[in-house]
Amino acid sequence: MRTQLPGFEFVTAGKVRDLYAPEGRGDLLLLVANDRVSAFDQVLSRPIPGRAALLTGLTRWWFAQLPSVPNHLAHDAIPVPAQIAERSMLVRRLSMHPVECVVRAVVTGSGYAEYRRVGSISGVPLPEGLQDGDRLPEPIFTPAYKAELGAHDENIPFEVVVDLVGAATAEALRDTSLAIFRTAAAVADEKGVLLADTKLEFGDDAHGVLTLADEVLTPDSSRYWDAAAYADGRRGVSFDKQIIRDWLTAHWDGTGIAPELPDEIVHRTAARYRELVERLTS
Ligand code: Q0Z
Repeated sequence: MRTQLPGFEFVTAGKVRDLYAPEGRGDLLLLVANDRVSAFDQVLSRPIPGRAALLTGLTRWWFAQLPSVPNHLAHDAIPVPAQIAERSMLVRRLSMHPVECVVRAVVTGSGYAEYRRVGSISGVPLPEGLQDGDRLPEPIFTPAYKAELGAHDENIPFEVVVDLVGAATAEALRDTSLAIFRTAAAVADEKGVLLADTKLEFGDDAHGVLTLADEVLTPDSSRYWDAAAYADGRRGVSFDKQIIRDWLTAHWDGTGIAPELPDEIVHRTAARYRELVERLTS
C-alpha cells in the first residue's frame, strides 16, 4: 500500500520505491523507499523492517564520500513528512540520460552470460577462460540501455552511448562512473567487502551540469560480497539477500508466487542489512 503524502503527487512506482512530485515545485522530486525486497525477480510479500531507511542512509552516506561528484540531493529545500523522512530523498529534478552506467570488477550475472555467448560485455573484449565470479584485470564500463519496468536492461557498446548522448557526455559518463567505482571499491575493500559491480544513473541539472542521481552504491544497485567468503572460494554470495535466496531455493520450486518468508529469515536478513551498512560506514 502506498503512503498518502499531503502536498505531494504520486508520479510512478518502481519495484520497491515510489516517486512523488511536490505540488508547486516542478524542479523537485521525492523518492520514497519501502521495506519490501525483491528476489528471483519477484517482490516478496514480507517487508524487511528498517531496510528502506538503511538503504536511503547508505545512499546519502555515499554521496557524502563523493564530494567532487555533483549529486541530485536537494537537502531541505522543502519540508518532507516526518513519517517518511528517513526513507525518502528530496532531489532536484534532472534531465536523465537513458543509460545505465554499469561498472564491473568481477564477471558474473548477466555480464557473465554475455561473456560466455560473445566473449565480451557491452563490446568490451575480455580475456579468455574467465569463470563466473572471477575478478577482471581492471574495472570495466559496461553501459546498458534502460528498459521499461519489469524488463531487463540491454547492454550496449560505448559507441551506442555516444549516439544516444553525444561523445562528450558519453566520455564523462564513463570516466565519472569508473572514478566513482574505484573510490567506492577501495572504501569497501578496507571494510572486508568486495564491490563486484554497480549501476549508476546520471542526468543534467538545470545548468547542464552532469549530476549523479537515483540511489547509489546500495545493495540493490550493486553486488556486495563478503571478501573473506570470496577468498574462501564462496563466490557470488550476496551480502544482503543470500539468506533469502537460500531459504527460497530450499522451500520453493520457483514457479508461481514465492512463499512467505518465516520470521527468522526476515530478522536475519534485517540484521544482514544492518551489518553491511555498519561495515561500510564505520
Ligand atoms: C529516477 C525511480 C523511484 C521509481 C526518474 N533526480 C531525478 N530527476 C529526474 N528523474 C529521476 C531522478 Cl532521481 C528519476 N527514477 C527512478 C525512482 C521510483 C523510479 F524512487 N525515475
